[in-house]
Amino acid sequence: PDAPEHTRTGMSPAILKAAIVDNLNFAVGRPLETAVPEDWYQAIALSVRDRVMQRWIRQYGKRNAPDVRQVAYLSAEFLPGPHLGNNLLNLGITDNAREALAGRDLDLYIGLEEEPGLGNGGLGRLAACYLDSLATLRYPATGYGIRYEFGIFDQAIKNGWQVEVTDKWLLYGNVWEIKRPSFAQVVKLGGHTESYTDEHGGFRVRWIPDRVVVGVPYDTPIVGYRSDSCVLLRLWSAEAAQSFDFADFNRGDYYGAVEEKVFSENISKVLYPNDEQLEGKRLRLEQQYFFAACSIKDMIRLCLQRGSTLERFHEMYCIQLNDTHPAIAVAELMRQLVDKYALSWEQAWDITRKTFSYTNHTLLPEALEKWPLPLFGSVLPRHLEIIYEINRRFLDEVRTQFPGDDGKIARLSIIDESGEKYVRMAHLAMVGSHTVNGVAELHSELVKTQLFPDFHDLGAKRFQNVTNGVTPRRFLGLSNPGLTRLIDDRIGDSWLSNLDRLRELETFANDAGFQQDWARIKLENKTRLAKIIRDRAGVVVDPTSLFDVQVKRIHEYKRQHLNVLHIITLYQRLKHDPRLQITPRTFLFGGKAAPGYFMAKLIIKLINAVAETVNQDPAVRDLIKVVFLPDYNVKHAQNIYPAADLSEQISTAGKEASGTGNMKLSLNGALTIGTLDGANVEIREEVGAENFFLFGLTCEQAARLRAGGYNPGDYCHGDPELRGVIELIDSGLFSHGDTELFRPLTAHLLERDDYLLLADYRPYVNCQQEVDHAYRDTRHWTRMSILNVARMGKFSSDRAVREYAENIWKLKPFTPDE
Ligand code: 26M
Repeated sequence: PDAPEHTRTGMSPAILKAAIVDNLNFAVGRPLETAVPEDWYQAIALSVRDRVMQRWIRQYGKRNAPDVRQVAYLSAEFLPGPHLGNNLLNLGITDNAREALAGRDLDLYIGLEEEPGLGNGGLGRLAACYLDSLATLRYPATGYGIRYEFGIFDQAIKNGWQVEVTDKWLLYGNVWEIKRPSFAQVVKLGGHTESYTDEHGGFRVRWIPDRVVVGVPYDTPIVGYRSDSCVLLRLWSAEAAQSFDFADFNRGDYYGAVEEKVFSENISKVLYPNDEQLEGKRLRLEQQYFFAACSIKDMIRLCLQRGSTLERFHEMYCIQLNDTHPAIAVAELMRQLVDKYALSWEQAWDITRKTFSYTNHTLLPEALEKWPLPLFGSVLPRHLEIIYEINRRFLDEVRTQFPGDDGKIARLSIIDESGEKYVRMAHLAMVGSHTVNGVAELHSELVKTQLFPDFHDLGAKRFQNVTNGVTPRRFLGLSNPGLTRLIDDRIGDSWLSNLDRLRELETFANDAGFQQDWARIKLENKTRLAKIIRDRAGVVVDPTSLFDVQVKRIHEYKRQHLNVLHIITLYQRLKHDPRLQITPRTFLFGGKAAPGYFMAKLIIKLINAVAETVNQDPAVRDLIKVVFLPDYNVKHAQNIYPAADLSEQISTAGKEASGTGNMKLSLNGALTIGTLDGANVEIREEVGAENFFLFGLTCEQAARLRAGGYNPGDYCHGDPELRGVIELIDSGLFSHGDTELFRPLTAHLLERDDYLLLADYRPYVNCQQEVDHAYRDTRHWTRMSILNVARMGKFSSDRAVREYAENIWKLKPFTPDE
């Protein structure tokens, strides 16, 4: 006979109900009769957390077996999105929870969760997808990062402009995390170094800091989909060192002691909101070192606790650097091994190089991290010495391979000495790791040929590609239940953990009944989004119109303003020809601009200005609607992807490393209009050129155009329609007669146009015309949509994580429980 279910672990509706009521009373402190929805959310979440914990506890022995190698995924950002819905899905208890609530609205409670916005965009979201896949595939893994008190700002739109509002995700507490003060680490900052002779007569160095902070870990278990496995997200929070301020305190300097606490806590206070744009701030460097050092020390602790010696550190751990943000970990591991544990430099270096690998996410020169030497030395004096020594030995090797090539030495050096001196973090990451990878085929080629050609010439380092992937659990299973059910009905439900099986849908692509079901679900998703648009943006849109979607951070290289040029083109045509027939379209934009990025903010203003003019102009006859959805984040994205017909992936070729929104949209049946950039190339390869709207310069053509002296003005003068569009913006039509408001934008396009909008304008507009025609043939469009989904298997993060595990980390998954 079955053992009775336990209130904290049982999965049946009856036990879940008992657990929720139990938590409502004893953890939330609310009698059932007076509970408000927020209380219910807390009670449900706590009940689900117990079941998550059960997974975690059960796996403990396996994780800590002495022969198990783990990956530590070091990332300054994680963007997991709300946990409740995903945990229910991955535990397989969504339906039971619904039943347990007997008529209460589970989706309402799920929607109340504040998401941890601990990232800017693609890079942080990728880290979260990888944790989901690591757990699902049963790899032993820990994600290490920073528990920012304030995540990415909330975006409000006032008068068409972006306004930043502080993100207070912790205001009502966070049920998913567990604070672990007993694993706190002390981190030094500033000060100076001293050499001394140890008891064996050895030359040693110690670092005398002028400040210390304490890193306290907060753990969030991430459960795998239908797996008995779990990984840990361990985020470090900065606190003041208790003992450190006693001296001040005893002298009666109460204020000084408190001030110390304030300075310490600053370190994990706020996420820097600029992606793809470096800002050389001391606090940012301190953040990076803070979490890298805490994480390295934590791994050393666990390595020793599991009975290993540090000589075998690389057999116990491999460390993936998610871009250069945690690259200082290379120098920190060296410091620990050499200064603290007295290993020889050679042995420490061997271990270090076998431990680290590095993922590059950008080629944009303005995003490559470099720290002014004086700043670096004042925060991390010992690490600077270690980096000099790493660099000296590295460059000595280079000299033996390329004698007399001083240019090469200068280009490869970790220290940039071409002018003001800098520490180049990408070079530290390259030298300190065994493998570097880009995030899409094209990008990985460019990493070799454009970004690190000199490293590539050295030949010693392994260059690899791992094309990004996204988790189908959150971005289809959870966010698009209608489509998920339809797919389940046709091919069973195993595809969600084996995404290649979606290919079985190909046989239904021509099936009229299936096409109708497919189109109906898309329409339902669009109708739901239309309501959200009405509530959040105050615009009424027609769910049967073509939903044309561009959602991502606002950046010139992503070219949201090229999209706007197309909208104004249509507007101009409709004004000139009152009988023109075009496919009704709803243009949807979403995305945040870095607060200091003037041009990005002006693009948001332009989108809203065009929306205001176009949406109410009778000449448009409601054929086009423009909407800027404020506060694009993971939660809102989940409502948008399922409703998209067209996915805008229109970056200048060679600039978008991969893109992952492109994958999520196609996975939800949107067709892509895009350039040959990032993962678009591979998406097109997979779905078939005939199911993809391609336009624009290739990155080779773009390079040639630039080399030959690009003159954007020529394109404008040669194309009356384009000229009309620019003139319309400058006329003040979209700015209440203000002819100067958008001048910085139009002037930049005409005079510099770094991202080649004007060169790509005509091919883009013509390609959009093809989209317009294609959408009128509903059956054909639906067929293309089905084929897009059927052929997206490659872009599962399960595939990506398996590639990392097999080719870079050399990890074995756990065997499943009996
Ligand atoms: C750096 C220094 C100081 C403050 C912030 C940063 C910083 C933060 C995030 C820089 C870049 C950041 O993210 C970059 C990013 O998201 N890149 C995207 O990564 C995705 C995942 O690989 C790719 O799909 C995108 O193409 C790439 O733009």
